[in-house]
Amino acid sequence: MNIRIATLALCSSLLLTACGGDDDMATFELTVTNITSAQPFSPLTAIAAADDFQIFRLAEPASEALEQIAEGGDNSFLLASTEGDERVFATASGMGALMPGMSETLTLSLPVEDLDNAYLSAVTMLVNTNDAITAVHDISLSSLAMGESHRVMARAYDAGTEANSEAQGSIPGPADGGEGFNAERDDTGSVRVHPGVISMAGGKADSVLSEVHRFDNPVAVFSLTRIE
Ligand SMILES: [Ca+2]
Ligand SMILES: [Ca+2]
Repeated sequence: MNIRIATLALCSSLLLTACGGDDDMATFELTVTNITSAQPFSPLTAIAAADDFQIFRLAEPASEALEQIAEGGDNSFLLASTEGDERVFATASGMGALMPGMSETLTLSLPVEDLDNAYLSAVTMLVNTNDAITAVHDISLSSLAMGESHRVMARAYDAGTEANSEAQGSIPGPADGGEGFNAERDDTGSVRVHPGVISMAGGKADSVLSEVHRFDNPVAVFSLTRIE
């Protein structure tokens, strides 16, 4: 009898908590689909933050945290850099590499009171490159009604931190198994639209890449849906 009463009390307590959570928190699902021919993605990083927080700004130098992602696919530095940052409301990380043709869904929850100034950004590396990333940014979370989705076809950017040598030993993905992050910067110095890989088929004789690694089109589809 005592056990039954205790169980009932626990359930009602959980229900109250759940109801309170529904009112106070907004929850979003972000699905990324890798639409490249042969470019696995590194673990995705998704961040809900105020508009003055940016993972990167176009035509400006990459942070070292972005360089770690763009050259080695390691998002731990970026995630660590958001800890304690009052502009950041929620973060999420993919489980691992995302192969071409595959999708993964991440969930982000943040207080409803923060929604008005909350924007989604996300970034991942195309791992069969020197320092290519794809990303979305500045997607307004408050503009999505319950159940509504926003879809973005995302292009590839060059982080500008490593020359696009395509050389043996310089690319961490399965096409090469070479080096990831290197603190040296020997590239354009700012984040810009990626010019694409040349590959051996394209006439770069010392490239470890082939025509399947090219990406002269959007490389990812991001779909954001408010579910709570
Ligand atoms: Ca580069
Ligand atoms: Ca570098």
